[in-house]
Amino acid sequence: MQLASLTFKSIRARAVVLKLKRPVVARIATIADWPLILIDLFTEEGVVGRSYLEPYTIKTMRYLIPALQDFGEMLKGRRIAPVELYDLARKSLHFVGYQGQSLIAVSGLDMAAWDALAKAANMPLCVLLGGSVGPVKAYNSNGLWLQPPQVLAADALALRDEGGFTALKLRLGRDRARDDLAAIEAVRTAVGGDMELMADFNQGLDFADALRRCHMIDDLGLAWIEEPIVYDNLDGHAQLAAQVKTPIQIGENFYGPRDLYTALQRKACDLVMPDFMRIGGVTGWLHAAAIAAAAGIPMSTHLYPEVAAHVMRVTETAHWLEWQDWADPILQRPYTIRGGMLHIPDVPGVGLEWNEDAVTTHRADL
Ligand code: SMN
Ligand code: MG
Repeated sequence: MQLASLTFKSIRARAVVLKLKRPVVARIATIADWPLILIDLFTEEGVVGRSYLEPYTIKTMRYLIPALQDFGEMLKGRRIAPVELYDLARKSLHFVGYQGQSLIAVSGLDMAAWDALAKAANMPLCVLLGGSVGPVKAYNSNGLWLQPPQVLAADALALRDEGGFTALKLRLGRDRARDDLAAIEAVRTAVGGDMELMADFNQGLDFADALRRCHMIDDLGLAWIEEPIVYDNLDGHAQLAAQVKTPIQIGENFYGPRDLYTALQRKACDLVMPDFMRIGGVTGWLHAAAIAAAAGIPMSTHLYPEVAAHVMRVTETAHWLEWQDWADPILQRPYTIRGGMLHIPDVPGVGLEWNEDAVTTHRADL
């Protein structure tokens, strides 16, 4: 199929909740039930664009789904030109403020619009964006939460073997700093010196504690230290980035490309890792990637590995893709990882199709 133009018809947004194989146990939250909003963007021509959102809490879906449906009504009859739809949707929110939940809804819409366009062009999204289908370097982020060292050691081996990974992320921020040290030590001993290890504090520390604890782990050869303090304390991150040798990584809480710009201007980090539901979907990512490229800052992805793989193929400073298989149960064809690389399926669009039986099983009553 190859269509000259596509016309927006409607949006369907469905809530599902999946049980995580390895529950999230972070300093700031424990999550066993993982919410997803499955978005289908229907066009008059019959092409369906698909995306999903992962809003962390089940209740949030009560606000996001109506916001998506409002966009559906607003955009009826428009041409599917993702950059224009992104702009229209975002500007319609200027008076209420376009960050937060608003931008999350825009991002879901945007990713579905790009999928529709690539399907209509009969190309994988990365090809439509000017790149090619190929492998993308990934780290495994499925586990290594705040668990005891012996559990982490076994899990690290299992996580490595989920796809021949050469990099794993572990979470830090236990009450006692020395328990974090023991966790890193257990993982390092299990997987050996060649494995890259990323460490994420999930915003769990205050500045003074972060200063002490970042110095404490500064000689362990970690690939990065992520979000040691609350995400919007840019001055605090800047002080840490100036003082420790290990690169400071932030970005999963950037709302839109300008947040990335501001963080770089303030020298708040050495590395960036925007999240697709907050940066503004594919469109927001492309804008942000240009800023990171101009500044020469390596850029990694946060969640949404299926979309992430495509855009990393056209991201000038592409660094690491964060691999999580959390949406796999509702996908017809989960992506595959081999040799630590994610392999993009050579199909039109992003490659997201729902397993409708699984969707029925996991539908959530909000
Ligand atoms: C994270 C992701 C998803 C849920 C909780 C925490 C984490 C990450 O910040 O970077 O993977
Ligand atoms: Mg993180």
